[in-house]
Amino acid sequence: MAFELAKLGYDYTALEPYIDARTMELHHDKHHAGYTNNLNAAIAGTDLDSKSIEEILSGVSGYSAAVRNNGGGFYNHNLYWDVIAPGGAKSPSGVLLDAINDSFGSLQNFQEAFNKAATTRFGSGWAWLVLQDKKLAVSSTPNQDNPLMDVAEVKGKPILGIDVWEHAYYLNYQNRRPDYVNAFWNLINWDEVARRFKG
Ligand code: MN3
Repeated sequence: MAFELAKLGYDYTALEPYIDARTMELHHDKHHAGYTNNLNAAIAGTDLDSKSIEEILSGVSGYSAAVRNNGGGFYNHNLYWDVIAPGGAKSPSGVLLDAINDSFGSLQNFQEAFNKAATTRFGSGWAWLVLQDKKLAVSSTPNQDNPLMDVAEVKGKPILGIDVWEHAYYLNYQNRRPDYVNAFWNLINWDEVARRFKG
């Protein structure tokens, strides 16, 4: 069963001025579509065809580089479009905020740790907020790896992630990755992050 590229739940312009429409269009319609198509090509006719993406990622060390790179790319972008959706809560609250305070000491400490992970990841990759049992951790991964993978240094369930590949920000921010990372805080849909935390 082939994986499907989900439609964006909002317009390309919805995240302006923080992420421009052209970046959104290319990122979803070209990059994410490419990972999806290449994942489907890599698993066609194999026993991975019947597994969920989470099952595939949890055993990814046993599969090809094409499955690792494109399976990660497929999953990671699905999460990304959801957690930066417009219209949700603009700050964490309730049990999620409690968990952030318990794990990092304060919201500000968490923000600093997340920004550091995102800005210091060398080359292409992602930074994450990861749920491990009841605790939260910040991590970063190279390429299209993520914390669901058995190869990840920090394993767990990703509930927030920022794409720091240049294709995510270069048209608007060029080499200024820290400006994109700072802008990202205006976009986070904390209702969606809380949903993932509870689910
Ligand atoms: Mn990307």
